[in-house]
Amino acid sequence: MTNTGPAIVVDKLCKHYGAFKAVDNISFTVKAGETIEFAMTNTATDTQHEFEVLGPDGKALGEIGPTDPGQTATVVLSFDKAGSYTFVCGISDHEAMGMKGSFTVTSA
Ligand SMILES: [Cu+2]
Repeated sequence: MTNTGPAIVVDKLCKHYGAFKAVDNISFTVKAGETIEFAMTNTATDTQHEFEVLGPDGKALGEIGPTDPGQTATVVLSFDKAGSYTFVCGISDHEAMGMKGSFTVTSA
């Protein structure tokens, strides 16, 4: 897939992951039809993190899988449908600790 939209760096978000804080101050929007590359650097020192994106229907769209401390990983995802998407870290109890957030895909 070719990236047609902005590249989104999840770095900042992952620092919050590392600090075990909510990520509700991270926001971005995507237009329907765009393909976005997400890059996550795990700035934690002692735990893996991941970045899983769920569509408006709650189904998994794709993910950056478990990533070791200090490592960077990417995923390229296409967004066909407008709506509210969510993302979570599925490692252990991280989601319950606030490692989740949402973003909007607007109509093209
Ligand atoms: Cu995590």
